[in-house]
Amino acid sequence: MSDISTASLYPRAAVAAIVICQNKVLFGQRRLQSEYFEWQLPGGWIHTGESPDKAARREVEEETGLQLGKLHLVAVTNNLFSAQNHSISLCFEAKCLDPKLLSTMEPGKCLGWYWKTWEEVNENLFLPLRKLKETDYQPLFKDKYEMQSSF
Ligand code: 8DG
Ligand code: MG
Repeated sequence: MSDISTASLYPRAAVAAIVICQNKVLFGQRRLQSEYFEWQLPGGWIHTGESPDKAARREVEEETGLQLGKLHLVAVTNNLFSAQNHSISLCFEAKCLDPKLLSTMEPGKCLGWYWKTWEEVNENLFLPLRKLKETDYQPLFKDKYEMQSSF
């Protein structure tokens, strides 16, 4: 069975990373057509054979150049992009180890990465980020993490 028909039959597993630095979160401008964008978290598909935490570290490094500290699984979102395009995202919160490494690694896909408060980014959200915002999740850098979901 081809990838495309498999993807339409079953949801795909994805990761999103809530990257924290000094009480701010890293948001990217996901490129749409021409100068339009939606706000996104770094993330993407889990590769076959890869663990979710490794996928989150890989996606963050590939897209932003950043390395992460300990990962905390904080939320799961159910993302129905269309009848044929469905993903489940595991959302990990982690601190950024060295913000000086930040770089827009894939300018064709993301116009830029910006440190913002969680509340600041509320409009023009990529669906998985909108679903996460619908939960009670707050990146409050707590010692205890309470799992959130948006199904
Ligand atoms: P590919 O599409 O080129 O194979 O993967 P990628 O390089 O990681 O592309 P991407 O567009 O960054 O991510 C691929 C998909 O991952 C995206 O179309 C939908 C899915 N995805 C989620 N949740 C999230 C999320 O929170 N952030 C990002 N960037 N992608 C997510 O399901
Ligand atoms: Mg990606």
